[in-house]
Amino acid sequence: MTYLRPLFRHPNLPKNKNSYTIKEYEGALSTLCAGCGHDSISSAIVQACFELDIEPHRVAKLSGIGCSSKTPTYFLGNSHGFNSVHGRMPSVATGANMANKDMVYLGVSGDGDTASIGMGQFVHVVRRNLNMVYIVMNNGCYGLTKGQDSATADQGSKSKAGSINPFQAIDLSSLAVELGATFVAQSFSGDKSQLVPLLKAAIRHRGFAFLNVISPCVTFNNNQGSTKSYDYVRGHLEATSTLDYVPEKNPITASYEKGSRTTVSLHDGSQLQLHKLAQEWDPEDRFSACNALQKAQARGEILTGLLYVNSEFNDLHATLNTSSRSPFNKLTEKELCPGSSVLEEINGGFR
Ligand SMILES: Cc1ncc(C[n+]2csc(CCOP(=O)(O)OP(=O)(O)O)c2C)c(N)n1
Ligand code: SF4
Repeated sequence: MTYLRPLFRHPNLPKNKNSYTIKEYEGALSTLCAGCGHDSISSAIVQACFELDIEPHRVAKLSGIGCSSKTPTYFLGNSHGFNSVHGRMPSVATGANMANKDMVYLGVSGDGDTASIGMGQFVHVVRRNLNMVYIVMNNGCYGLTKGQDSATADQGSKSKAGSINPFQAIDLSSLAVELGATFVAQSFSGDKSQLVPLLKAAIRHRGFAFLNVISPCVTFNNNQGSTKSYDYVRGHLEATSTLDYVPEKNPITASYEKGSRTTVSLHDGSQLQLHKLAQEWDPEDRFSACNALQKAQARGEILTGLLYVNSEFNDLHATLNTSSRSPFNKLTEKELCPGSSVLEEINGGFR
């Protein structure tokens, strides 16, 4: 258990526009190991949803199986949740989103859940550009089943038992960019100041938003020689930018003295202000993102920040031209079943 939460709360806790305090966004007490990176990500999700004034009942949390996939129990306790089967979160998210497009879909997965058993589902949800946030809590191992190497464990990385991983790692962010994801970011569970604005922007992005968050497993993969340990990650982070999330209609007040700045507009009118640190990197250029990722990988660095964003695209509902007026689950029986004459007309079209 990472922390014990007091039941008493200050009566004057700050409230957001919906008059909720941060307490309304918390979940059950975590049962993960003390110091697990996943708990820090849960806390960043709570913070982001509170700051975005999201109504908890408008959120659906979806996950697969793993310590990471348990975390939806530990945040947004007043939201909808579905803990699905190992690696099958994307198809459940797709079904739910098709039925009701008016929700915020938060998918949580692990590197095992996504890059091994769930790889088939992952690649298709990316290429379909489903409107959801897909978070991988990436610790390079199967934490829940006692720390076996996962497909994101780096080649040459040493396990707690001392064996060296002989296989190439799958780089989920590069894969997501290549498959056409329209928002790709990387972060570290220990960097809340970067993670919260990235989560806010991912939630506001209308399309598939992928967040690969390095999240050390303190129990099975925090040893010397592991490239997903706290010490290694802290020593090898390289940021593409520092960033501010600027909500819709708020004046832009952030200003930086040095380095170049870029502003990325999101669909709802909110913006991400990026103070670029990495050279030759443009967050709206796919090739630039791939290049930056590959170069960082070759140097043994972990590139963090918003890697790629594209605001000009169709999400799955637009591509399939589904009902634009209201979600399917709000349509009446008459609208959903237009009658036998329409069916005859459709069948006639095939003759
Ligand atoms: C169909 C199926 N196969 C295997 C398992 C065993 N299993 C449970 S969790 C897991 C991997 C978890 O790793 P990851 O997704 O990286 O999550 P973490 O626990 O590291 O957060 C495996 C192999 C299972 N539950 N179901
Ligand atoms: S086993 Fe690892 S991933 Fe699972 S809760 Fe413990 S520290 Fe976290």
